[in-house]
Amino acid sequence: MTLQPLRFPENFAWGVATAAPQIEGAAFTDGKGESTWDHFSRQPGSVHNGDTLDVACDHYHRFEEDFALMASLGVKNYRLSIAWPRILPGSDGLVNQPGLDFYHRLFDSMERNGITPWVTMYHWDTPQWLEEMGGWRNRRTAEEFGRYAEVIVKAFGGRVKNWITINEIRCFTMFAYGTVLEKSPAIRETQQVLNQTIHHALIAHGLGVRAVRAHGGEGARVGLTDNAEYYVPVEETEEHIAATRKAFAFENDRILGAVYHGYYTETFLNACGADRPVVLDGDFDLIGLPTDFLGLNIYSGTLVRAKPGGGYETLPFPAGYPATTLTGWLKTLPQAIYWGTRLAHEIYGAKVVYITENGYGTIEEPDAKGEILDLHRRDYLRQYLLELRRAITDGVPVQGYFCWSFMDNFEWQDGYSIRFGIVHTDYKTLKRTPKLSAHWYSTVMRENRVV
Ligand code: PNW
Repeated sequence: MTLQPLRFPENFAWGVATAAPQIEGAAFTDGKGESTWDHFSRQPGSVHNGDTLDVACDHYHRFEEDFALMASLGVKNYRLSIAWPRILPGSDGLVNQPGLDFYHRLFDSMERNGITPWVTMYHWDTPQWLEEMGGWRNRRTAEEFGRYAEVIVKAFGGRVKNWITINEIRCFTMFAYGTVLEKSPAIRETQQVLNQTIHHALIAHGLGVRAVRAHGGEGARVGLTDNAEYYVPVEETEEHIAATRKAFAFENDRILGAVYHGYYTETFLNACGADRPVVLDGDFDLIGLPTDFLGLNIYSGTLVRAKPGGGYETLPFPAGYPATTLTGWLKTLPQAIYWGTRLAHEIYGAKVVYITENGYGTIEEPDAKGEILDLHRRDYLRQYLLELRRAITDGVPVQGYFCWSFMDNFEWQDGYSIRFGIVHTDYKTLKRTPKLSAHWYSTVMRENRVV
């Protein structure tokens, strides 16, 4: 008997991910405008410990060191985001050249280190002046985003070939103006307004796709990154899988359905009732523009079982169910990555899928010897990768995986308390130290298999 190593396909894109507002710092340097999170974090009681984004990991000044570290770990693909308020800081609409220059220096350094950029246009840092005009409640935000997308694709299209329009629509719509109310600007709105914010974000996505088609140059590709709702059958049998498909489509039609079908499904509109979004002529010509891949951020999910008569029910997690420390929402459910990618492919026809984020957040510090033995993170990542490999073996077209995150960073409402990095950030000295998981993941990337 030969034991097969747990290999991934040739040319599988292994990488790490971050986002501008979470790592860059330099919040007001070189003409950057205020973002909604710069503003929000200064309101007392909004962010854990009163943490702000002012310094973060100071990646703005330390990117050379960061890319050298990435290269030493064998990172070949890096997902980053561009800060909208660095490029178009104010309501005058003027382009801030020093902002563009910064990202040119960044891409130069990545090139020298043999790292391919995967660029997210928007990772939640709306310019504050737009937030004050209603943010995503106002259609104007989508239009301004369209202009921003054109500016950056024209500037960087020669060197950036992989574009992600928008990260996780749910987070800056439903979680920002909805029921969870943790994320900036944390203002409670009606269900109709919420549906409208999502619709505006979908239009912005379409404008991003159009910008890449118009100005991206040869070989440019574009897709959306969604944090879909992920469901897992309580047993992998026909009846529970059928129930899981129903749950997946019901919850994901509002975003993935809109993009992949090019309309809102009857089921979705009926569920909205009087709260359905206002759709203008031509909106779906943009929203439904074909994309080249689907990015999925997968951390957790919900278990589903079939109900007699063809319905389904979702199962609450009992107390004590494995989860990452202190972040209640992050229950460990490795099968979410199997069923998430598989159902996105089967139900919406996504032909190429990338895991644009998957990771483990907790509170941790170096031990007495200065090592960070994050065995929980290693085990979490390993279990998810085994399920991802199972999906690929079953024919799901997953072509890459990005670990969230390269380094500990500003974790939104949790400030700097929760660490998602495979590299530790000491926020006093800004020293970076690879954790055990970084060394483990380095071997995974190098050997193209689960080790
Ligand atoms: C992602 N959920 O957010 C974001 O893209 C990152 O910026 C963030 O740091 C990371 O995950 C860790 O939190 C998520 O409710 C927020 O399933 C919420 C969910 C998933 C991801």
